[in-house]
Amino acid sequence: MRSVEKHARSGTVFVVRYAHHRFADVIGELNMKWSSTGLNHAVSLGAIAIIWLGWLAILGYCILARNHLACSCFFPDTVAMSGGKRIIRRIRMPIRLLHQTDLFRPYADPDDHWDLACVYALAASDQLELGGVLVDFPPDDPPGISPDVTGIAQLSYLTGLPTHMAVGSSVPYTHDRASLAALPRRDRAGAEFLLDYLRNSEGPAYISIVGSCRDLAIAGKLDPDLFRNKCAGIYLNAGTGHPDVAKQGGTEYNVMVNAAAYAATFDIPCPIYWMPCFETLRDYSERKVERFGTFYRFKQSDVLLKLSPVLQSYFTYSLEARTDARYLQPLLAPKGDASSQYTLRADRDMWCTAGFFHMVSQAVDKAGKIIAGSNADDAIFGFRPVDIKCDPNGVTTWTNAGAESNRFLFEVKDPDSYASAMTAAMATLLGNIQ
Ligand SMILES: [Ca+2]
Repeated sequence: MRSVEKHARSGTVFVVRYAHHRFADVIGELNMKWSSTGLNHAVSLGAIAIIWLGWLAILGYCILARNHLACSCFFPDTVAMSGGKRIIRRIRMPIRLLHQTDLFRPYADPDDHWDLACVYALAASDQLELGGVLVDFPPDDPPGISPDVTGIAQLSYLTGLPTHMAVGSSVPYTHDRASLAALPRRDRAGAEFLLDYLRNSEGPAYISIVGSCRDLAIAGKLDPDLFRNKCAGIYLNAGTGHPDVAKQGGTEYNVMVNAAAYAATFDIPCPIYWMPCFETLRDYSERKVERFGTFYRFKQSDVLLKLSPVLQSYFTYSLEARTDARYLQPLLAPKGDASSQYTLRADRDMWCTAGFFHMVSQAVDKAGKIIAGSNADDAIFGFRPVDIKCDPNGVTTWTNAGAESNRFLFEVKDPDSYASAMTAAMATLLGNIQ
């Protein structure tokens, strides 16, 4: 089978070589059986040829049409025999992710740098393929910030995974179709980036939203069918989750950035994993872990000191808000970076981490161990099926729904352990970037 392994990188060559081997095996077996029954040799050869051609047609279809499910049903031993990475990757149907973020330099809130590192850590450990990073157009406040191409470039370098990025629209989303059609090419680029990502994805394609919904809403309006057919789920980190609207406490930041876009997101016809940032919006000093909110807070020193020196450098470079365009040398010569008192002393508010684990069918237990299965009994978070209504101002109401719903609400199942467990799990995950 060495020749099969060697040529497995090419689908066509693989089919021919593998079929040839199977043909020889089958002929040998059947000739022995059928000659013992006295059947004419020519007839048996004709029958074998028909079987072989049928088999070849199915295998050819599976691979050339990239039909992973059929391939794994008809040819369960193909994976073991081929050894070809490309074939195996197709059959495993890798999860893909497009990560949308308000990642700026200098930062507006450095939690986005932590989220981005988590996403890269999943990619670095082959748990997903990163299909791109979409960065919001920077807001006016704080002034003077730009999409952080440096942070993306640093993590791409450290993980050896170069990644496409795009900048989102400078124009807020509105429901008005005419203004959507009038968007200049530059302001449609983020939405087109999302749509191209979906078109080019073969297996399950996810989108994580940890910033504004602006470009997602534009994309959903431009081609809803593409989301229906290709998007496995949107992890939507925005809003407040209290079931009583009067107790939601106001408009959360990611909603406030473009409320109409947030509302339009709930119309997109694909699964939505809604991760409200808070159950009730509170002032900084009063924030706490609550059942229907993703918020947790951790001490950066609890994680940073466990990370590889180069990843520590990535964080300190961002946390110290450096803007030196010569970003690579500080990354590779990290001496002194981790001792930054400011970086180590600071607490960090976080929201989105649980969704990244859920996306790759993992959860976290109360001790902070990453566990298999997104619905494990000892998971400290989960999702419940719900119906969600969102008014044009971004105010949501939700009710429980049956298993047929494709809207899911994040839920903390163990509020006492959630913050410490998520912190430990994140440190483990980030250990994948060395
Ligand atoms: Ca964010």
